[in-house]
Amino acid sequence: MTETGSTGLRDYGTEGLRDCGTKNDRDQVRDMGKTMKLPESAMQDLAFKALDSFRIEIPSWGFADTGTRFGKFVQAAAATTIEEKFADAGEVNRLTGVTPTVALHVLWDLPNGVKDVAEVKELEKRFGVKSGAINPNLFQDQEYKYGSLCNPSAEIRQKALEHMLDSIEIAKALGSRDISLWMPDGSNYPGTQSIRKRIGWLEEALRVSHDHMAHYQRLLVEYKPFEPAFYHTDIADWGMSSHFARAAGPQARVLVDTGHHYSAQNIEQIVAWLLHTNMLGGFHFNDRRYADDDLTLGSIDPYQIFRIFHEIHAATDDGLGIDIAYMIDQSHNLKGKIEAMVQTVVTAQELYLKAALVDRKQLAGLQQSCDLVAAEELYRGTFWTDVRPLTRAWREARGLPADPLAELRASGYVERAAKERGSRSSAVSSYA
Ligand code: RM4
Ligand code: MN
Ligand code: MN
Repeated sequence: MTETGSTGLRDYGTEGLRDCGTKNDRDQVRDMGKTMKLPESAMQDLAFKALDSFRIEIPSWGFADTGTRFGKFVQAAAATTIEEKFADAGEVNRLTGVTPTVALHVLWDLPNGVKDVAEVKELEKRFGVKSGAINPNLFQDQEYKYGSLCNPSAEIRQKALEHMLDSIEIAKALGSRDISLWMPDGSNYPGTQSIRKRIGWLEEALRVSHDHMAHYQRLLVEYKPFEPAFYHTDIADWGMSSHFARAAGPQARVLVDTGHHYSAQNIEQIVAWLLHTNMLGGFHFNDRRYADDDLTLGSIDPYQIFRIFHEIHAATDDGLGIDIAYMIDQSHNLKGKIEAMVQTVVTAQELYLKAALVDRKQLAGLQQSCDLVAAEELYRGTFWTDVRPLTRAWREARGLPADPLAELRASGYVERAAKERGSRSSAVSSYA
């Protein structure tokens, strides 16, 4: 029995469910390990609905040559111009049908600022993908050695702020909604910077930036616990991001990069908190083994991504207003770039779908009755469901290649790109 009536406490949808009791009556609700028992057609409807609602943004920098701090292995097919990046993004969208937008990094993609917008708009038309999140670049200029928006020098802070405002203008001109901010700011040695002064400087800069946004735009504030700064980073975790987003204004939210956490951190709990407090704005998806490895989504721990998606589906079922930008933040050093991007998108769809299939009604009953093993088996069992026949059927139904990776190989796109671009690519030394 829930307590709602007598105490006025909210029951969070537990009314009518059996509570954890001291009596051993759990077997009555136990349905151990039974995952969704819907008839096949209802299951397909549910799956198609989930897949229809899922879109994921790909990053322009995922197609360019990148490397580690030790070196770079150049790929003949890597994109070296904004045109080639759009071409590759268009190809990924043709193959998967779910990547209609491409995230842009201002310095790498629009080095002349707003002046480059006209060209980008042309490319959007030509390749059938639109500009997505606009990423200011506050980490490459020599002046940012001691920080950008948190630099002790008012002059350098001002320069960084102007770059923020330029980025917002670029986004407006492109019709992009999200400004996706990641800063390298921090310090390497204890006592060398005032942590609190820097908080104040950043609050102010984000407030001013927020004021310059159009009503439909959003500021997404990304956090990262370390790197390139190793003693403190100015936005180290989701709590700090939430604070800065709130201080900035009502259109700011938190961006969760799955690689930006310490080992063993419970990311789905962070996601649940951000959903509960209406502060979740988007994701940068990738996987990690050690730190910000930017490995392929789900390659190390697919269960982690499933658990994140489950929190989101659960919040959606509960009627929470959710508006999340799903983005990929990966740039592959060893794998073929387009191939890895397609693999990532397909993996994201599979994990999103798996989580959509969790029988949350049954799970709520098992949670309420504290039937731990049955609840876990239901959850875990759904994770182990092979959804690939469903994603394949969905692609066929939507007129998309049933197997996007196979289609990519058959198309010869990468070989053609390698032939055309090969001679140029080795000369390029940044993400641009
Ligand atoms: C950072 C962060 C940003 C990305 C840069 C390249 O670690 O993840 O989102 O834009 O890397
Ligand atoms: Mn990121
Ligand atoms: Mn990162």
